[in-house]
Amino acid sequence: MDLHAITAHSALHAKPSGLVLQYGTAGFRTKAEHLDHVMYRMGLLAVLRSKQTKSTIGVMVTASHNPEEDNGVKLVDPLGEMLAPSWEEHATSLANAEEQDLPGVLMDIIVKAAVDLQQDAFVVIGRDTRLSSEKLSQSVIDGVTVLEGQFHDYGLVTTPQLHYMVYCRNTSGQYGEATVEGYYQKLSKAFMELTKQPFCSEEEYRSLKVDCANGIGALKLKEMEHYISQGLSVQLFNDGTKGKLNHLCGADFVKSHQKPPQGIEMKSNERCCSFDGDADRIVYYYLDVDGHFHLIDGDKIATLISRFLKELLLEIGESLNIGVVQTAYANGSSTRYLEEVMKVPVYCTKTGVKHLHHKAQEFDIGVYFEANGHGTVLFSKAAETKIRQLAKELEDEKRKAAAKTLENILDLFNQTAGDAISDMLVIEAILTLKDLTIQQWDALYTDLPNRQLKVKVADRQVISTTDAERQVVTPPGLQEAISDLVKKHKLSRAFVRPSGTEDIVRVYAEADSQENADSLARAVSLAVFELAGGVGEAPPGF
Ligand code: 16G
Ligand code: MG
Repeated sequence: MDLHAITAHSALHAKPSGLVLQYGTAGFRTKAEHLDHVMYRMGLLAVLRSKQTKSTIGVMVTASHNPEEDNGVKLVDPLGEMLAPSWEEHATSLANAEEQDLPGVLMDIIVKAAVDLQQDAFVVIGRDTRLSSEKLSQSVIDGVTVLEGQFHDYGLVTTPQLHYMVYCRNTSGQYGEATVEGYYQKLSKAFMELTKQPFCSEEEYRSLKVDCANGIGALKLKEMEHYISQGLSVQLFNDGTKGKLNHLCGADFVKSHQKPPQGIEMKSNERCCSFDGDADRIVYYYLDVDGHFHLIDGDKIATLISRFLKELLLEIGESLNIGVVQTAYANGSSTRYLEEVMKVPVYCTKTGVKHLHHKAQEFDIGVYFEANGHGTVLFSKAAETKIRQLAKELEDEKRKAAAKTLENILDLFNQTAGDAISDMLVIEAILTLKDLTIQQWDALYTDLPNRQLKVKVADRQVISTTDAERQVVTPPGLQEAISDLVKKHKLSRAFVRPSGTEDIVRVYAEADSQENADSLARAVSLAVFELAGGVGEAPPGF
């Protein structure tokens, strides 16, 4: 390791002194102009992680659904998963080391993590369509090369595509070929096999409008279009040719404003969906004949998928266990439907894909989705082996067909992390196979009205929570206040948590009517403001 070269290059990516950033829920994220040093250093860190795990590591440059001016970076672990928590700490200390302390902090990580410097290192890099991303990914490469790591730059890819590449490379191609073509081929093969069956629904159902948030999803869906065109015709909107990334469009906008994105032409009852800026989230929606907007969020996506998987398992007659993982943001109606009508066990974890992913790994088939549309389905190795074997060996025609369908679903899910393209194809296949319209899907259950608000406080870390963020522990008195407010309404629930990505506290409330949900959310916001050190103007009264 050439410490002199590391310091010399670091000076070209100098850290603004005093700047402190945290490896948040899913990596570093802030204004793009503050990130050059972080990128260089994450290049260094990726090499160390690669040496330690003797595997390929991924580095993705993106700020997902956040404004165009922002950027961010996250590391991808060997099996395509989020970076391990102990390394998040290393990432934070490396990113925040002042210039002169950099070699020391680097050595410290090498010792603490027992990194063998003699090992080879290989890093794959991807980036989204932000203007700042190209230069920032060059800084990552600078960090990788100065530590003598090898690398492959995939250039413009979706976040889930980069996760896929990492997983492919670390399983010697068993999961798929580590190229974008390999990704398209793997997914489209499974999709075409699922939808070619003769009982599939008519042509008119098979078109879908996609709002691509003016992001990378548009480029990748365009590339993929011809692979799937016989099964699905996609019409792209907000494809990045005019509009601004994530501005008044995309999955996050649609979910949080509960209204259609700008730039899409919607006719009543047409199936539409939105991706976020790096294409790892998806939500569906439609306008009914009266022009009312209906959102189909991650909870309803999880419900559709679990229902379908459960039916297949019944048909095959195998006792593979299935579990659904949600967060506190899951609509109460979805949890009730899953538990009481579908009789599927439901678990709640903290916000952030890594927590859901981890829990979902406990099942043969683990379905996880955040309400915001981020999720996938994981199949355990044992379940995968069993399903493939049944698809091959079963003699009963019906059972065999069900096993084959399940095998294709398994291949169609990107099992490394949520993936808007992969989820979209699974959903489209299920709707086709079950001959379901978007209205019928929506009618599975009715969402409870809900509201999300933000409160600014001096230090959001004064709020700590337990029970998967559903209960406040500190500051004292806040949980009691929330519980009292919740009691004033029917079917109500509320919780607050410090955001993992912004300097604010998030408030969630649901109740039997929109008016009640709104008033509960406002009252809880006020309690946060008063008891947790609110700054600026108090939330509006009543
Ligand atoms: C990140 C998470 C997302 C989570 C969100 C919560 C990943 C890949 N992304 O975007 O899952 O819902 O943070 O943000 O884990 P918040 O803490 O600001 O509410
Ligand atoms: Mg995203």
